[in-house]
Amino acid sequence: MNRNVIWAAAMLTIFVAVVRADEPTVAEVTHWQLQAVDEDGVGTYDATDKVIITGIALNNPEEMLNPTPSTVEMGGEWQIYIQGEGDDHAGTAVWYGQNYTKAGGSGNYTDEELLAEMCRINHDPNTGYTFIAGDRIKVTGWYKFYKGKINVNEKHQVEPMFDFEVELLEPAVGLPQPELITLDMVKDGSDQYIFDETRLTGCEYYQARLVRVNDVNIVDPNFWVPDGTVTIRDKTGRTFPVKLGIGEGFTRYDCPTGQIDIIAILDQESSGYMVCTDGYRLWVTNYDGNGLVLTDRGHKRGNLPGDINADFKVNFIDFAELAANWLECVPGLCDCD
Ligand SMILES: [Ca+2]
Ligand SMILES: [Ca+2]
Ligand SMILES: [Ca+2]
Repeated sequence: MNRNVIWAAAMLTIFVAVVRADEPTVAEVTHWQLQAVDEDGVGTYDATDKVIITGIALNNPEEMLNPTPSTVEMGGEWQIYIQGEGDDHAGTAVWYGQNYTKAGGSGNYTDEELLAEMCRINHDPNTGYTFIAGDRIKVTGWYKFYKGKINVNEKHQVEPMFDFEVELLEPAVGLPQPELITLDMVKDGSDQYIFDETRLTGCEYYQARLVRVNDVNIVDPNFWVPDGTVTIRDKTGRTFPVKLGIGEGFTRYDCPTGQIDIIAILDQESSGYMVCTDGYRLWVTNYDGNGLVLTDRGHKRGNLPGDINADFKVNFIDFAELAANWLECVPGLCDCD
């Protein structure tokens, strides 16, 4: 190699480095690619700075995490799970929060900044459509590994270059059919979590996806409260934690009793940061009070305006609830420009 070639190669290297510093690399990946883990359950994907993922939104964010602005802990938060389709047997959480300095990030959002960004990510930028569980969407963003999963998020950075985008591909596709599992597929004979780094069996296979567990009972109904955790047990004695969301149903209705079924997102938040082979749980974000299946079927009966508590009659109980919530407004959904 003569000197000119070496010089030209050196300049090209510098040029590429400058371009890379300005323009993050991005690629469309499957959830399966993005959620790859090593033998300790730690995420290994690092091929690009940002990723593009597509799939079906499994939840409404405000039923999972509280969007209300606050200086306490992480403040207002937002999270959706997206399930891959077809052969893409995995899923990914997309998370956004207010007080990143509480997690070593670059700054905190003011309440106004938080609300503006939540309004942005709750709506399709092309049509203004409000996203809802069951939509087919596309997310472009940075990512960060946390306790067993790679999450798409802002890497705890408030600078606008770390924003993620949510776009609508197809509205109202409907939730995926939950995969029917039994607890012996995710817990061993000693009631320990089954962790398989190949992700072809055990908890990892179902992570961030909608599953159904039939014929279980809730052994600790006293823990039934919004954002609480209850435990289900099957006939073999295997158990699994169920994280309750903050949907209004956990206040409105009593904990279902007897043998029930449950439809939930199988989530992981491991006990450690470096070994992430535990901490699996089922996450149900709302309950419609049907008594047989712990889920929110999302199709209300009655067709009666003003029947706030869905008991098929309008009376003072509805009025009292209306009065109690007078002028309440959902952050990130109301008063968006
Ligand atoms: Ca995992
Ligand atoms: Ca941002
Ligand atoms: Ca009523």
